[in-house]
Amino acid sequence: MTIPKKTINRIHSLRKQLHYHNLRYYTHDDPEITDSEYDRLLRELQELEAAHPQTITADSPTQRVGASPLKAFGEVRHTIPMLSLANAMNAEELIGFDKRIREKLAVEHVTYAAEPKMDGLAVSLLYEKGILVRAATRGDGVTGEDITQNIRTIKTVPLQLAGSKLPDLLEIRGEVFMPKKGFEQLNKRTIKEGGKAFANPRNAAAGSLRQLDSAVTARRPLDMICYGIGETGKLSLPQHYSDIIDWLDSLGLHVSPERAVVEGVQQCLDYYNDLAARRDKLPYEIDGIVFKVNDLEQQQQLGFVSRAPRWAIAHKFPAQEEMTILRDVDFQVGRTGAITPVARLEAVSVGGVMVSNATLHNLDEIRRLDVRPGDTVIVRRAGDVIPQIVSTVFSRRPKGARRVKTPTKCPVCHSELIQAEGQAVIRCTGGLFCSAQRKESLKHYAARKAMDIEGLGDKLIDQLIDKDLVHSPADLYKLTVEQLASLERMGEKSAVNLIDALNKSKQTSLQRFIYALGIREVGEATARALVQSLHTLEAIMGADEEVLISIPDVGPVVAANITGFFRQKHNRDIVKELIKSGLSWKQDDASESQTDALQGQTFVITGTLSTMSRNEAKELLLQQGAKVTSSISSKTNYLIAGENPGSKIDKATDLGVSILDETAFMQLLDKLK
Ligand code: D41
Repeated sequence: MTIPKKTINRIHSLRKQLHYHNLRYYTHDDPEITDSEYDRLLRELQELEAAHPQTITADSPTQRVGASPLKAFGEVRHTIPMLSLANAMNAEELIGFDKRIREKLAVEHVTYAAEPKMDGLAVSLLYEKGILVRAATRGDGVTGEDITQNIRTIKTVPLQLAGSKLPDLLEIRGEVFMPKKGFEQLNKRTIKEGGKAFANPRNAAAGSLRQLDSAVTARRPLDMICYGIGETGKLSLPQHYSDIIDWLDSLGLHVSPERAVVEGVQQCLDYYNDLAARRDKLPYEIDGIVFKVNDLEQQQQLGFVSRAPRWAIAHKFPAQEEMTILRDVDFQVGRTGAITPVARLEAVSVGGVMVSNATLHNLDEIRRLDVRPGDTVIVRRAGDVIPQIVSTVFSRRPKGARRVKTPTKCPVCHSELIQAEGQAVIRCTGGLFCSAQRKESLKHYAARKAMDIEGLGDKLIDQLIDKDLVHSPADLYKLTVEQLASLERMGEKSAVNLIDALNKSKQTSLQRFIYALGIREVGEATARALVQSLHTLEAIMGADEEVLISIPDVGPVVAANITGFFRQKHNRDIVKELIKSGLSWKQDDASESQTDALQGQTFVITGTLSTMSRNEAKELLLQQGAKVTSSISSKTNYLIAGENPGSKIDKATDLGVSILDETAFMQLLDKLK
C-alpha cells in the first residue's frame, strides 16, 4: 500500500516540530508551546504512525520520551526502565481502557489504585540497606542524570529509611514538585531580586533540580511524592499495588494522602470528579488522576505496550495553559489611581473557562515578557486567580509587531501620570477628578466587606458616574427612585429595593466605615486596629502620625496615608455629609463584642476547616484580641491546622509552634465563651 505524499510530509513535519519542542522543553526549560499543544502534536504523529507502521523510525519522537541529559551531571542507567504513562483525555477513553483490561483479563470487575497525577518530574531514588545512595532523573526512561546532591536537599526525602526489616536494595520512584505556595513565594523573591519568574510550578521544580550547585536547590521549596518501585533485589512483593504504597509510607517516604482503592470504572470516574472539584484547593498542582490495576499478578498478565504499562493510565484534567493571540493592551485605572495594563486576548477556553482578558501587572511585566499586540502568547489560569500571560511565543511574532506604548497621560481623565522612585506602578494624579478613580472608590465603598450595599453593582455604579448622578459616596443617599428607575436595566421595583438597601446600609460599624473610605493601604485589619485603639471617628480623623504609628500594624507609610487623607478638605466634607445623611454605628462597637482573652497571641490558620471558612475563624480570633498572620515565624504562638495543611505544619514543628487541630481550636473557643 502506498502512503499519500501529503501524509509523509505531515509525519516529517510533526517529527521536526516535536524534536524542536522537546529540546526547548526538556533541555532548556523554556517551552514555546503549551503541554497540551505538544500532546496534540505527539498524538497526531502517534495516530499517523499507527495507521502507517512502515513509516516508524527509531528516532521518531514517539519512540523516545524525554531528552538526552545535560553534560554536567553524571549519567545514570535505569536497570529497569522508567516507563511512561498512557493518557486518557476524557471519560470515553478511560471507559475504553477499563474495557480492554477486563477483556484481556477475562474478568467482569477490576480493582484500581487511584492517586492524583502530580505535575512535576519523575525521579528515581536508590536505597542500599536503607541509605539513600543515588537519585536520578527519569531522562529518556533508560538514561537519566545523577542528581543525588540535589535530591538530598528535599526535606521529605528520607536519607535513611525507617523500619527494621529493610531490604538490601530498593529503588523508589516518584515525582518531585514544587507546592503552589512555595512557587509563589519563590517567584516573588526572584522578581524582587531582578530575576526572571518561572512560568509555572513544574518549570520551577525542573529548574531547581537542574542546578549544578545544590545549595541553590536547597533554598527551593521542593517536595516529593512516591508512587512506585523499580529494582528490589530479592524482595518478595505483596499482592497489591496499594500494599506497596502503604509499605513505602511506613518506611518514611512521602506518599499521596489522596490515594484510594476504587472498584470498577464508575468509581474511577467518581474519584476523578471529586478531585477535579477540589483541584484548586490542593496545595500542589495536579494534571490528572493515575489509575493502576491494583492486583500485581494482573499487572504482570497485562504487560506493556512499547514504553508504557498496559495496566496504568493517566486520566488528564483540562489543561490550565493555552495559546492565543494578544489583540491589544489596555490600561485600567484603579481606585488609588494605579494604572494596570490588561491584555485583551482572542477568547480561548482554558480548562473549560473562556478567557479573553489577562492581567499584565505593570510595565515591568510587559517589558519582561516583551509582549506585543499580534503576538501569540501562552495564557494560564489556575484556581480562581486572574488569568496570567506566562510567555510570548517569539517564533510566531508577526512582522512589524510594535511594542506597547507606555502611557504618558491617564487614559480616562488625561491627568499626568507619576511613577514613584523604585516602584513599578504608575499612577494617575487626577484623584477624584478622574472618573475611573471615582467609579472604583464607589465600588469599594459599596462592597460587601465595606458598606455592603446590596444591589449596587459595578455596572450600575458606572452608569451613576457616567451620568453624573453621583460624585461622591455621600451623593448615593440623595438618589431618588425616579433617578434610579431611569437607568438601564433598572425598573421601578429594583430602584425601590436599592433605596431600601442604601437606607439599610446606613446602620453600620465604625470599622466598616473607615475601611469603606478607601484610604490607601487601610484594609480591614488596619481599620479594625484604628477603631480598637482610637474608638471614635473624631479621634481617628484627628490623630497625628505619631499617635497612628503607635498603633499595632500601622507603619509610617500608612500613618502618612491616613493623615494625608483627612487633611484634604473634600474628604472631610464627604465624611461630614455622610454622617448628616444618617450614617451611624454604635459607639466603640468594634470592642463591644470584643474581649482581650487572646491579647498578645499570634495565630496562623492553614488548611481547610470543616465547620467554618478560614476567614470566619480569623474573625473569631480577632474578636478575642488575637493577632492573625499569614506566615509562621518565631513570633507565632499557635498554628490552627485544618485538612490538607501543607508545609506550614513542618515549619511550625521546626519552630516549636503549638499546633491545634480543628477540634482543639473549637475547644479553645468554647473555653473563652
Ligand atoms: O503522580 C505522577 N506524576 C505519577 C507518575 C504517578 N502517580 N504514577 C506514575 N506511575 C507510573 C508507572 C505506572 C509507569 C509506574 C507516574 C509515572 N509512571 C510517570 N511519571 C512520569 C513518567 C511516568
